[in-house]
Amino acid sequence: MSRLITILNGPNLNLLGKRQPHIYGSETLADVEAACRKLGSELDLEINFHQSNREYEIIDWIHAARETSVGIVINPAAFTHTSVAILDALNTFDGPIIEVHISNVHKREEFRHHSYVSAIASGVIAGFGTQGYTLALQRMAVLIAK
Ligand code: CA2
Repeated sequence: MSRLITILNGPNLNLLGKRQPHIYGSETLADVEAACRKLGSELDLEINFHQSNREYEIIDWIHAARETSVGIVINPAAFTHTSVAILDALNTFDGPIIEVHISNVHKREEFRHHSYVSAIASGVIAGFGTQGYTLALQRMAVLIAK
């Protein structure tokens, strides 16, 4: 049985650690990927890690995950608040989905308070910085064992 977890990151997260460290911290996305791979090996999880600034690419990776992965961890970034298309794609995935936000979106502008993804997510993590990704993986290990 596969233990592959797909981790997806939306637009502008390629700039993590390079801009706005007061909001998103100083770790880069490569650091986040390395932390996920390290914990993944401890939890016996395989990791597929992607970032894109293009909505269709994220949708294509969700479709691919239907065939390959037992869970999805997703930080849809700004698409969280806009994308019915990503919601529709996630709705076709059978396994657990964990939504991650580095910042506490509820402490920020009103338009960040609504997420299209939260209604179908197994869980939502926000405001734990980049640690949210490894917290999501820990939870994922529990969910896929059920
Ligand atoms: O807090 C999060 O993780 C967000 O998903 C990040 C998105 C934002 O639109 C969401 O409301 C909350 C923005 C990602 C932009 O990432 C940057 C990282 C460093 C520098 C500039 C942008």
